[in-house]
Amino acid sequence: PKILVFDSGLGGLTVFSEIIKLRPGADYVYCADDAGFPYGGWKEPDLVKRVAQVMQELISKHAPDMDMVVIACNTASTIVLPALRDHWPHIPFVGTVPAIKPAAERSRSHLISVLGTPGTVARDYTQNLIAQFAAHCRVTLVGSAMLARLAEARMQGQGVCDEDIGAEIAPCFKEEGGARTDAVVLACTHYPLLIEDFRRLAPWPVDWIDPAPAIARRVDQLLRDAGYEETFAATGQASAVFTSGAKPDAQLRAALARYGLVAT
Ligand code: DGN
Repeated sequence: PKILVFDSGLGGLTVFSEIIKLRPGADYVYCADDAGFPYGGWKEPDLVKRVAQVMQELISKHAPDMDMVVIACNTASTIVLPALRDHWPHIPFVGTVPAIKPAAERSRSHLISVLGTPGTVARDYTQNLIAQFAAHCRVTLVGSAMLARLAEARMQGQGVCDEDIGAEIAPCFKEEGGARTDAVVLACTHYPLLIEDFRRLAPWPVDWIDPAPAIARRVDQLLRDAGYEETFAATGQASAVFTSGAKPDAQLRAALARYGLVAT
């Protein structure tokens, strides 16, 4: 099968790396809409148009025979999936949305936080997930305009300082009446790239909830439903494309290669 994994930048690699573990034999195109990055501040209707337009180009140019598209971006998934599914009804689209349900299930203190882009935490979609699955919790929404950039900088080999990361995650940690936040939803696919920093800089340990393994299982199941059995031999091809047309430098090519991706 041929699978397109899409994000505004490099964050979707955290989802891609889980998918390729389950499906090493598939063909992949990883697309970073780096010309549109970051998505966090886009107005909703503009973002819907942007993603549909990039998808149109990708599908016609790289993958007219695409079997599945994974939108490995919360900021996009929480708003664009209906438009994409309407437009390409024959392609299964798998999205990435805030893992509020597992956070609410695992939390003992019932104080949970959702750390995403300013766009994701402001969406009705996110509010609906909270109303549906976390009505018994106190939910703190933390929208960061900086963290996705910091994760990109880290992937591109630039120094990122602890103070900057610490300041962005600090609002996730609440104490109320002797209880403390004990689960934080990583509601942006860039954030697991910084997970070791988050653990080290957190004022106390929490459950950091990354939906990527669950998304990979969903992709695997949908492929199985479509008649693609598991293929454990790593026979597939995996390439990365950037919408800006930029040619990745040696540092970024090396980072992509660690994920099994060849930059084109
Ligand atoms: N990685 C994207 C997400 O999951 O929301 C967004 C990153 C960005 O464009 N700021």
